[in-house]
Amino acid sequence: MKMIDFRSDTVTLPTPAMREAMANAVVGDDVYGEDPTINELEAEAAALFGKEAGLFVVSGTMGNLVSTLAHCERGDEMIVGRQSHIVIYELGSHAAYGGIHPFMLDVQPDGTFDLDDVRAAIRGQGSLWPVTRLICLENTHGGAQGAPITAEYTAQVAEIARQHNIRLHIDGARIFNAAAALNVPVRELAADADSITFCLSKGLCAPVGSVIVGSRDFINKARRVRKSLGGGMRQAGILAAAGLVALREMTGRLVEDHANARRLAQGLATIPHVRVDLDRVRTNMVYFELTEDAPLNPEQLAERLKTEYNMLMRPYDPRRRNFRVVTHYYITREHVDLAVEAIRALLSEPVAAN
Ligand code: TLP
Repeated sequence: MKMIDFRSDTVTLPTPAMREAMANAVVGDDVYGEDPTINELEAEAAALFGKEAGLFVVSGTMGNLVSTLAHCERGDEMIVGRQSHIVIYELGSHAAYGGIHPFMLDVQPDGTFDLDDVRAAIRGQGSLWPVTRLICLENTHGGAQGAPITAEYTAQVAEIARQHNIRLHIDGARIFNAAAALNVPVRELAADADSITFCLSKGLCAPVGSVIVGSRDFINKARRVRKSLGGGMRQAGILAAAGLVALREMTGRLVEDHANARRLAQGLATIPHVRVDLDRVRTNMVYFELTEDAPLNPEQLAERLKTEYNMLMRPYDPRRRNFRVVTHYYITREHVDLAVEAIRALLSEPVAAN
């Protein structure tokens, strides 16, 4: 039986319209710049974000790495969130391949840095310190329960960056979720950034791919970096075709995922032994905790949901006994209601006597 998969929006499958577009895609050798479908995707993405140029890359991880390598020299420093995807989930690649030193700042619950922390992190002149070259924001911020970051806040960080000749990169893997939550076009959220990576996979359902957007000069440099990492993809218009469908047809519906996340959180809040902070449910992620006296621990709950209800939910941080649950195109309102009732039933069982 098909699983109801709440682990991430990365599990989404391409839609029938994407498969059709992929089958019919006109392709060419992209390393020669001759794949018309990739060229169309890159141009369309750049226009949407109000930037000069775009670059199709394999993944969000590659988009971030190509961007930091294109911005920084070895030994440079980037200011980045301790709870960010770049720090936690990218295998130290920015240090490994770019020799880029991360200066980590704590991310606040709303996904932002304290601006005084940013100012204090910037290195002074002199021969003792690395050069602060880059600041990285994440929007939405996965380490802050999917919080969307406003254009106003981004502008404040960009202003500090400009004063010190520092570049600003946004890991915008889910920037369309942020735009939907804040009800603004992505170009406003991107306006003050030198580069942004966004994902066509995840909530937008394309099978593969992310796009970096930025100035023409920056993208030219990024294109060389991508090739050096083995990311020249030849006839990948077959993938970009799905990406174009993602951009044109899938961004407008993300509000449904957010409504489902809210409904899920509200349902979970009525269940004994569950703690959920409704104020922090802003996009398509819900984090909930099990109290110490719950009859099941997170691993047991996840296992019972899987075997008895065909539902996948991933325990997140063992110290907090919590879960991260993500809504997406393949999670319906009915699935949400089923999940709430399944968790209610499992957590209302009497605690087994030892
Ligand atoms: N995040 C995945 C896991 O890697 C944690 C997920 O399930 O959320 N930036 C952000 C903010 C992301 O959340 C992710 C994926 C990426 C970058 C990387 O994208 P991919 O998976 O395309 O390399």
